[in-house]
Amino acid sequence: MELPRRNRGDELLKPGELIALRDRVRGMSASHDLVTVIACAFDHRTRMLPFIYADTRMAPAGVRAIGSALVDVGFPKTRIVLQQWNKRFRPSLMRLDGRVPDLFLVSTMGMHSDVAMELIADARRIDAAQRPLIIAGGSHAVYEPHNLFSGDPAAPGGADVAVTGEEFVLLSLLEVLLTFRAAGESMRSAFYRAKRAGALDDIAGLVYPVGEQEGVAEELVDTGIQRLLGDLDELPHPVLGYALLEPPSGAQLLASNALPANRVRRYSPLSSLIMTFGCKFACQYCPIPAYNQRQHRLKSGQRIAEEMWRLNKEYGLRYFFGVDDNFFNNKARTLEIVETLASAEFEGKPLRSKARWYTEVTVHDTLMMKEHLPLIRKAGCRALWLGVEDMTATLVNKGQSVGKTAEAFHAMRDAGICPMPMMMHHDSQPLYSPGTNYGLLNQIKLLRKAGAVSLQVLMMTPSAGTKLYEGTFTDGLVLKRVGGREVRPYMYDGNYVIASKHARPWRKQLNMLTGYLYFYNPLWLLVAAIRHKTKVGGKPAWMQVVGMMGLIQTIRRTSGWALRLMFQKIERLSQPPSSAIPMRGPRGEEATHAPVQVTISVPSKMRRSVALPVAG
Ligand code: B12
Ligand code: SF4
Repeated sequence: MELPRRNRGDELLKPGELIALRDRVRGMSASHDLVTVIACAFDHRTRMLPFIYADTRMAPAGVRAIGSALVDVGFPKTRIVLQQWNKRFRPSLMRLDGRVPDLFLVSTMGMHSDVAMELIADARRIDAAQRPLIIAGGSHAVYEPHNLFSGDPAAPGGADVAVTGEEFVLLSLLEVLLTFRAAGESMRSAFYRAKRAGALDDIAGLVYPVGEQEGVAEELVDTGIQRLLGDLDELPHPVLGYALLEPPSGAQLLASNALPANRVRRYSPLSSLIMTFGCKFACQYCPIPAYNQRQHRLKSGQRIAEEMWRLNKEYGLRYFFGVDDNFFNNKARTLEIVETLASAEFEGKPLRSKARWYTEVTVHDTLMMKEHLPLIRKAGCRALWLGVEDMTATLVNKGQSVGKTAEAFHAMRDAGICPMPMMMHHDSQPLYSPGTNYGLLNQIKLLRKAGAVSLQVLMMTPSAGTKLYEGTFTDGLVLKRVGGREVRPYMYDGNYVIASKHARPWRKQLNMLTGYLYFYNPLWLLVAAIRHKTKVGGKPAWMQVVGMMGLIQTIRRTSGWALRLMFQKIERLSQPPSSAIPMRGPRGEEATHAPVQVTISVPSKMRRSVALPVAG
């Protein structure tokens, strides 16, 4: 199920609302000397194609945004620990500024949730008198907040509260807690008092447990769907978050100082940057339009230009990755941004001499922008990732076709922009289809001919918060265990075949490997190296090198799974994951982030129907 939509007209915060909140919290912060550690959960078992470089060499925007917000309102004693760089970090041992932190924040995506829960469990080992308030957030909290609380009496625990939203929700929570907090009182104690007084219930975007503090919660209270920030220029500046990064190390403890500014670029040469959010399409397997409440949210061109300039000036960052869902979503607004970036000058130097950027778009909108691609390149754009999914539009139809995809790719290459296609493999797609364009290899061949510089092939995998999610489970597609090995969250990344009704699912796993091998190999490296005098220069050859390195990891990590699928017993799930703890709204109403009820019809002679809770 998709996230429900707020009432029409009430999806967005009022203009200026975030700025006013930032001012209010800033006014309170001087009397609260808070120390905060923000951990970004990362399961290293996910390291393989097609994310092999971006996964660790781009400090994630989410934790940086939260860190920036805290510094901006007056809490500079904040450290961001990336598990990508600090694999052995132990929250139970953390000290910052000589203190156990007041707040421990954990950010996680769904596939990193196993390690996020380990981080939280470890933080809970801190003596209750000193333990920080544990707040969980990130995309996993947005779509499946109940998973951040344990329903297992043998191992109770989890976060104190999950934030199912963005900066505004966290700062609203802080404002209430600081209002409640007495001198010298811990943030945890202030949280419990605020919670008991019902003071959290009007902050849309929280899920918190009620009941015994140390045991399994009796219930989870869900305060509803957040209101979103419409004007992204109101966000705190991203430059603040980069000053908070924990230096990479194999230590369990935190370093005394954050990563110095002059070393940030070395570890995070790619800088993810918020430019826009939202997409006008409504693909059934995608949670993004519902998350954004069908809104398109943007920063102004001027603000993006200034951010790139400052990030370059203060940290030497040159390569920016827009976290856009579909950057070309709205032609007029896109043109405002690219025209500004193309002409922006700072201290007498053009921005385009300092900044290169990349982002995600659709084939359909690229064709709408075709005549402007030279301007887009002039603005600094060098590569665009496109969700081609299936060129024949048999599986997914968002206006793409073989002809249109090739036309878009050629136009991009002519403008000097690298086309980076993202494909989706599925049960009904063969590896090769003689005489048609349907097969995976047939499509990869077409993409390469059209000028594709990189390749992503992921298997269709259930994603929480989508229209298709529950049905994939109830249709019996989703695997539970194969040969005794349980399917864990890290395997929901599209690289493992974990949802398939194919008679030989191992073929799907091997098809993906074959597809990658067909695209990334020494022969094509040679071809790319010989043909380096095109408008995209040496990038195709460079991508071949990265691709081959990533492919070694992919083979290492997924071929064992292919063998299991081939020879061992496959057990399937028949229901989506449920919340072990009942959920409700603050006034007893239905919880907006709660698992949906699926009614299973059973043969009439049994004359009953069962309602099962499932995640949504
Ligand atoms: C950039 C990106 C990537 C990059 C990440 C690189 C990096 N190191 O940053 C790459 C390309 C590697 C990547 C890969 C994948 N990604 Co990705 N990616 C994104 C994308 C487009 C932007 C993420 C981002 O930076 N957003 C901007 C920041 C500011 O937003 P945010 O992270 O949500 O954080 C905000 C809030 O969530 C909240 N918040 C975040 N953390 C915390 C913590 C606390 C305590 C609090 C209070 C609040 C809070 O506040 C933040 C500020 O508003 C998102 C979609 C999107 N538009 O967000 C998908 C997204 C995160 N990816 C997703 C997925 C599924 C994947 C993949 C599995 C591939 C796939 N099958 O689609 C892989 C996994 C790879 C891996 N090993 O991790 C999903 C995650 C879904 C989920 N349930 O968790 C998303 C949400 C897209 C979607 N389908 O909806 N991805
Ligand atoms: S085009 Fe991309 S971002 Fe938009 S709904 Fe479809 S998959 Fe999601």
